[in-house]
Amino acid sequence: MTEILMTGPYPDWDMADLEARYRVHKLWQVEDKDALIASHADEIRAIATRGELGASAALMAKLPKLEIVSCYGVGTDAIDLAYARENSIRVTNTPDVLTEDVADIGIGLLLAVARKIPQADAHVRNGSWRKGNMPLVTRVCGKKLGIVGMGRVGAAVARRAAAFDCTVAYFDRQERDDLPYAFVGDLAELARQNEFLIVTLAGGDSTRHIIDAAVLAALGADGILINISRGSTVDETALLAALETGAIKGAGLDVFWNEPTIDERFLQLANVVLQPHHASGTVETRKAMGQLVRDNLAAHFSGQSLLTPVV
Ligand code: 8YV
Repeated sequence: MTEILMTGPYPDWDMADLEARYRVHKLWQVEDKDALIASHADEIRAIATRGELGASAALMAKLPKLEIVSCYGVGTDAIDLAYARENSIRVTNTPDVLTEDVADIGIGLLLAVARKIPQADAHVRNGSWRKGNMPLVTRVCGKKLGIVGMGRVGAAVARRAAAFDCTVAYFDRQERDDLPYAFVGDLAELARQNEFLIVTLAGGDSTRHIIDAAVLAALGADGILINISRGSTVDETALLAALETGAIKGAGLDVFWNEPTIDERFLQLANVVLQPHHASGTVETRKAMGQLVRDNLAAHFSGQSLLTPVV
């Protein structure tokens, strides 16, 4: 039986199928990870990983028979792609199937922060409603929205924003001439021009801390930041300071620097809505993601073309 290494768990329906086809080594279940890897290093031909866990060069280097890394997630920033390329290791991800759900959460977080949906829920539950109305909140529809990163998810957010009559502008490395939205090549300028910013960029070195103190200052005291990309895209020290001092109005965050042990200062803030890196976490999307991981592995081991190759 072909042997594979899993860095973290998948839902039961994927585990059952993977365990029927392969001998699966579960890295997250053992204390001594090095011992598990060392004792099966000569047999393991694939890694099935998750977006946030990735596969480092150090891990791949311990597996001389490694042929493929199949990632449950679209973001491959935690996989050392250069190492994979140099060592003829194939890499796949799960694009497209999660785009719409992630975009939904972008808009959902914006509504939750601006309209204070969690606070409104608490207002009803804790009896405050009987004593008076909750404070008025911020409108979303018809406002100016800046999207940071106009890839698949960015474009899906823009489509939703159009249905809210929002005016969309975006920042990216390059202007896209297939889309009708205004391109702003200076990120601080985009922040200055828009009340809301939704970050959908890929993670990695080229986007690290791209949302910095200057961008947050430009977004301003009426501004709301939503991050559905990677924690690494935002300078979290600057973000916490901006939220604590009111330099921006609020933030909706699905991703953080140190997941799942996030900076506890976030928990004290009333102007944030927090999500546990769950933007793609619907049954429908996760089923499609797991299927794609399994189909890529099956294609590889039967000598067929990969469905969604990255490397
Ligand atoms: C997942 C993600 O939450 O697609 C990505 O890059 O980060 C998410 O969809 C994650 O990969 C699941 O482990």
